Amino acid sequence: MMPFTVLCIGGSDSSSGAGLQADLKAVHACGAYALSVVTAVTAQNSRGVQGIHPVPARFVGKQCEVLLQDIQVDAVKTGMLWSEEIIGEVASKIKKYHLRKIVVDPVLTAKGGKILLQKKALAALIKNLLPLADVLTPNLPEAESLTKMKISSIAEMKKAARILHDLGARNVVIKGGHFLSKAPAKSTDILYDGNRFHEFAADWIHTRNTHGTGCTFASSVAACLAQGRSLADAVKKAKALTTEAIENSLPLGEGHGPVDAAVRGRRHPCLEALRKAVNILSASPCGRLIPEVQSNLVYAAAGAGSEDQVAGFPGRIIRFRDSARAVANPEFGASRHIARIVLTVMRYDPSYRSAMNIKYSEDIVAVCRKIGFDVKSFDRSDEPPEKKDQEGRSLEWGVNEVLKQSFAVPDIIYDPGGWGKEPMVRVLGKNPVDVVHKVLLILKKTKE
Ligand code: PXL
Repeated sequence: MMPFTVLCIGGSDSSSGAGLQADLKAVHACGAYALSVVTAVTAQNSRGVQGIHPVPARFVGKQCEVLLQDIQVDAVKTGMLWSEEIIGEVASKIKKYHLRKIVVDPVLTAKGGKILLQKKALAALIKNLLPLADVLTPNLPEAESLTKMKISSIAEMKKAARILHDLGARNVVIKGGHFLSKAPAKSTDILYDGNRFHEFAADWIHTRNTHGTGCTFASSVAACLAQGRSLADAVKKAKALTTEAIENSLPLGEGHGPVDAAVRGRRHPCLEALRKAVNILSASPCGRLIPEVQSNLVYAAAGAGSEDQVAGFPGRIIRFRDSARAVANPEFGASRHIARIVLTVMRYDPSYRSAMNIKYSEDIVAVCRKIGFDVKSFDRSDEPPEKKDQEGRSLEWGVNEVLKQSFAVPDIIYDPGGWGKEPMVRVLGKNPVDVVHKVLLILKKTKE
């Protein structure tokens, strides 16, 4: 499956806590693909930045150019830009290629105070890059430098956000993580969209190993936007991922150790299995088995008892030409209908944790029987009327009806539809590859 791409433009951090290395980890943890344009090489460890070797601005431009001529870019994230010339190159590529979903993390200094943007370049950042930003993500010191105001309360954060919006950033997220040695119970970020304020609070995590939080957050926002999430949703998810990265920070070195978003890389086996299965599925011409409402393939975690413990594909698996494609990477909580079917099935046999809905036709049902599948069905019109009021519950009723009368979980449960409901075949199995193999058998035996 083709992931969405984020073009990350920033400095290399040899300690891999911040900079492009953090961007790569975070974007990949979000399930997108990070491209990386290097603006400067830094020599740094947990004690701080010990040296900076900027890349010539024209070569930064060249890195962008060769990528943009070849690869579709779904979002952009900028971090350390160092000089006015590099800012100019980046701004001109954004304009030339009409890039969208631009997340600008206005990196000014590193934790120890080392300058990552030359002082004389600040005006260029404000004049040339802020007006291109869909989202600007300063921390408190950066917001203070950009607005030239002191910020020590949520009210002042909001005031600063308005000023930054007036400078041209379409949306502004000011991160409260630097708030005060007073250490309030929550770390609160505010989002201003030019209209409304949203607040995002997370419990404070007491650790010195916070190197890379800003980069992790901004690149996660960019990845989520690339994947089509709304901004508020993207900020919420990015904050959760950053919090998790801080919780998984590493005490490397004697100073501030790196946060680690890559812990997400050790993916849940359910998500891995779904990805593998959908790759097998989409390699075959199975488009004609995808129903009007599209398909989903789900896999419940062992012992799952609720929809959020069942993984599926957000946006579903859609017909694409004569094949099928997952719109996005699998996530937990991404399916309701098929998830409920599996949860119901698991009450009878907890080893059956996967299902996919495919198109119904008499031919398809006949083929299933010919293959030797155990085929069962229910009819929505037999459902007691009081159940029908509960949207989405009638599937549970139907599956229960079937399973109450069965010795084992069947391979197939279909229903011939009902008022406003497309008829549907559901293929059940122990895991997604098992389900997909059954679907491919059906595909082989049905007519074009
Ligand atoms: O956290 C901001 C940042 C961005 N980019 C690079 C960095 C740092 C902080 O040290 O080194 C390359």
